[in-house]
Amino acid sequence: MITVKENPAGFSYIEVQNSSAFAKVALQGGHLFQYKEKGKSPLLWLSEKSHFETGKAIRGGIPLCWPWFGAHPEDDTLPQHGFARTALFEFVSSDEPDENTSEIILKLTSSDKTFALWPYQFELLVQITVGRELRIALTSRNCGTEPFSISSALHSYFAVSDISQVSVQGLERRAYWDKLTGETSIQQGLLRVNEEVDRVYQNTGNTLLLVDKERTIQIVSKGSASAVVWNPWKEKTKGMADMEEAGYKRMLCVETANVLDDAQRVEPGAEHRLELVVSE
Ligand code: TA6
Repeated sequence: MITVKENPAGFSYIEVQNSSAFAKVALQGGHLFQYKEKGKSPLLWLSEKSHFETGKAIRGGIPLCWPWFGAHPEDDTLPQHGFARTALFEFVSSDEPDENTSEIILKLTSSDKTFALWPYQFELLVQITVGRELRIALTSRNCGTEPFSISSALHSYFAVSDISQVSVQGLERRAYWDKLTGETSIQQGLLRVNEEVDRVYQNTGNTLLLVDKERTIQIVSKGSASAVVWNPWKEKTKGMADMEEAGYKRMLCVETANVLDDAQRVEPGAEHRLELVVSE
């Protein structure tokens, strides 16, 4: 079953329910903010203090960072992580090919409003498939006459039982830029988190494993050769109005990205597809 609902503040979202899973996707940002396979605990973390207000990004789920990741390269007055995650997407279509699978497609099209922020004609398609696994494909189409370059990320907040018991497999021996120190290092062994972590890994493979005490989450990507790992830890969390104080203990962002050297140039008439499949 696929239904469009509104919260009391008028915030619209799509609710997806089938024999295998449940999900919620906000029209603002094309933002999947809940996913839960039947009989299992939620795969994605969602802050208890998250906003569900127009123009404010939801804290959790899988925000779409597009068409730039982080601060705008030339103008830091522009929104962090681009404008897609607070833009209103059009609900284009839905399909339920079988009782275990639901598909929805959302679209953001360039407009005078986006042109003022980023002077290119585009279509941004989000295809979400909810079933025994979660699939998201982000397709960036260049509808103009000039090439454009995008840096982007599926900024996934994964739910973990206890951050101190977590490791990430698949980043060993990869170079990463550490946003906290500005230095580039090589990942030695499995990534573990016992302090604030904010790293961009380059030349990543297509499969990462998030190993939690109670489960292992497979994170499989296509069209991506970079990944971002982030946990704000205790002090930074205190300064975040939309994050509960102990929230950092129960989440880890492992983001499927096209950032830094992996930014993508899209020629006129061409498109780039960034894909993620998550399962446990
Ligand atoms: O993905 C890591 C990061 O770039 C961090 O530096 C932190 O800013 C995080 O994204 C969350 O950003 P937000 O704008 O959602 O608060």
